[in-house]
Amino acid sequence: MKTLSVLPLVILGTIVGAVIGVALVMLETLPEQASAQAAGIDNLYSAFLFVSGIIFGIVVLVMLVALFRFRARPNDTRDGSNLHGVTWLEVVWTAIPFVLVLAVAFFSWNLLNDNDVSAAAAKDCQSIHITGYQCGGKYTYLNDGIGIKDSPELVVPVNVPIAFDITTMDVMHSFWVPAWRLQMGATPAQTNYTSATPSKIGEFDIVCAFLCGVGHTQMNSAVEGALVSKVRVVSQADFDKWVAETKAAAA
Ligand SMILES: [Cu+2]
Repeated sequence: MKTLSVLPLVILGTIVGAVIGVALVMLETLPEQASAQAAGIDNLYSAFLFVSGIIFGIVVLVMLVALFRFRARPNDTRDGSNLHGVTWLEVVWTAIPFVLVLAVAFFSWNLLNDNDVSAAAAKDCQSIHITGYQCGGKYTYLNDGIGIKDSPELVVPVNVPIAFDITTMDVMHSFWVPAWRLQMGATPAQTNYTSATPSKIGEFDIVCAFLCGVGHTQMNSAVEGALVSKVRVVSQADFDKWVAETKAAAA
């Protein structure tokens, strides 16, 4: 019976996969980083991408070599060898994904836990309630003395932790600001929480990330005819000015 020496293939696959992994990371496909949490998310993502490249290299190389080596030659109509399992191999290929999934869960949980600024900065953070609906979002500022209710526009001060609580008036939506690396679902009859610290002044896209019905495509500030506007990150002075103007206009 033909066999395959796996170890050299695994080593070669690791090298090829590492090259693929580095290339994928260097493609820099991620949007600009505009929150204090973005770099951590991107680093973790890049690490996962690199490891995925290595796994891809090993799996594909072993598969291709096995396909070639164990292929049926012309006119060879014999049955394949009758295998009844290889216990050590099955233990290994169960254990490796198990460890990988645990590692992904551990590092992700750790980072997301660190990124939760709402608990750490409960005193100095800006609390905003988001209500999603078909097709848009309304923002109510919960901090004392602001008193802006159901603003169609999200304006936030730079370098201040923002704690969002998110609900929906109808179906499921999702509040997603790619530049902040933040996404949270809006679930009927439930309040969800998320937070971020915007680190860059400017305008950033808001996207609904759940297919929420007709009009979903317009719940994306990047498209023409969008029904949601971009989030505006401004200086504290400009924020105070916007609050005063918005309140004056409402009165
Ligand atoms: Cu939506």
